Amino acid sequence: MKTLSSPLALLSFALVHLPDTYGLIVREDSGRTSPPVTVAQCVETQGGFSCNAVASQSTWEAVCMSKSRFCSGCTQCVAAGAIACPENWFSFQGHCYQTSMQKLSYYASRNLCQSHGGRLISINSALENAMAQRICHTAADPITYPKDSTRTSCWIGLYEKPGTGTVQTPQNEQIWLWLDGTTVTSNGYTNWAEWPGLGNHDGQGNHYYEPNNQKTIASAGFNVRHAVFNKAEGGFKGFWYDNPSETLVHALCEVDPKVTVAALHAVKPGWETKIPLHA
Ligand SMILES: [Ca+2]
Ligand SMILES: [Ca+2]
Repeated sequence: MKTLSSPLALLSFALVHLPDTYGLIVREDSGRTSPPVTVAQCVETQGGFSCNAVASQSTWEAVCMSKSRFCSGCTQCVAAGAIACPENWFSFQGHCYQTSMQKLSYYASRNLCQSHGGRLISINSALENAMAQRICHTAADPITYPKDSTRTSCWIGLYEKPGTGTVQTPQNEQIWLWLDGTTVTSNGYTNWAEWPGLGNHDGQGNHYYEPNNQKTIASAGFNVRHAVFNKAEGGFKGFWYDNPSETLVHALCEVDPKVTVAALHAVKPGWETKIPLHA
């Protein structure tokens, strides 16, 4: 009888057991499939996938983000705080992220992220904004294969506080909330486009900076209460723009594995009210 000390047996053991860690886990309290996978490993299969080999072809940063399901247990990824996320999800600072391949409205995007056990991304810092810019793409792995041609626009979990603000409310008096319960003010981080139309402070863009309720020199605008990230008109530079919720762009989802499904569905009084919230 073979023992696990023989190389062949070790390989067989690895091949049999690896698939267990490939897919999504099912949260017991919801029946939903959701990230993250839970096993931290550092795969170094002889002749097969190797975290070290992939890192030597790209960078450890890329490996820890895009191959976390195999490599989150590697020293370099542990040091970076990576957790194991499923295939096609990116690992960053203890959360998992994914851009949808299809374009959706704001509410369809929000529901999609909830079905993954997460929310539309809440951008809490400049670092997270920069990461979002790197993954708001139409390609599956823009971290390993970054290309300008696949940059795109994404819905983010930023919305105007219900019952506040009209088309007349000046930008600096509008109250914007993130779906994770933080606010632009509490995070101390904002990145609205200041000259929509032609980037920031360059060229002759719309003088009504964001969030502008779609006001232009030619239009009085209307109430707009949701935010899109990274528009072409701003050179895909990671700025934020208020946009009608019917706009079809990609959904940028964020999963925090520490948040229970119950907490995910809990909403502060006076915050997001539009139905369907739990669809
Ligand atoms: Ca976040
Ligand atoms: Ca706008």
